[in-house]
Amino acid sequence: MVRDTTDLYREFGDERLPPGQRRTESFPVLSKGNVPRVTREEWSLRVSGAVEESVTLDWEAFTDLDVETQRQDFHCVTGWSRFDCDFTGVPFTALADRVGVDSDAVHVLFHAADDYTTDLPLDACLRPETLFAFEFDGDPLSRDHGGPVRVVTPHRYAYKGSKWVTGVEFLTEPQRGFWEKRGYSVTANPWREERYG
Ligand SMILES: Nc1nc2c(c(=O)[nH]1)N[C@H]1C(S)=C(S)[C@@H](COP(=O)(O)O)O[C@H]1N2
Ligand SMILES: [Mo]
Repeated sequence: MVRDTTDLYREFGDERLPPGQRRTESFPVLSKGNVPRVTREEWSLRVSGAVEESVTLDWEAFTDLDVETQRQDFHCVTGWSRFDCDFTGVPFTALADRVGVDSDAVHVLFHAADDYTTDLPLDACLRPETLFAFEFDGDPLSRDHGGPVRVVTPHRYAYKGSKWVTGVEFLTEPQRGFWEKRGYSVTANPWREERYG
């Protein structure tokens, strides 16, 4: 079963395509540098910070959590949007439930194998569409697009979705990620054109 989330824009604006974006049928690749090579067997996810219990989940423990498939749109801050991407993965909320988030956590910093980081307020992470995706259109997520596991955030510009994700750090105070330090928005809502912060 595929859960269609492509109508989430109604909460933010009148048009499915956010202002200043153009639609593309292809799926461009945007990476800041090197493309890490990590297999599912080697991969693990470190969950730390303001949580009841820090854990490191290997592939098996990770995929033992809830898994679902969602149809999502993808909006890159550089101006392209791709509609109807089917991503299969673990919802952020399932991970949050597993570790027990402290009541004073307000922000999240994602860490990746290419030393990328990105930050997002906790409430944006806790939306049901924030997914740790490991399949795209029914196939294992390709390396270029962040395999084995990436984050997707259809309600935010796509730089909020860390490819090759290896860590989730819950924070009691905001901390800026790679692009956020370089002037991009912390909140990054495409329908409000929050491109720069
Ligand atoms: N680890 C990591 N995640 C990343 C990036 C990156 O360079 N490294 N680029 C971001 C940017 S700017 C975008 S638009 C999307 C691009 O995802 P794609 O290459 O699958 O289209 O990934 C985001 N996540
Ligand atoms: Mo981007």
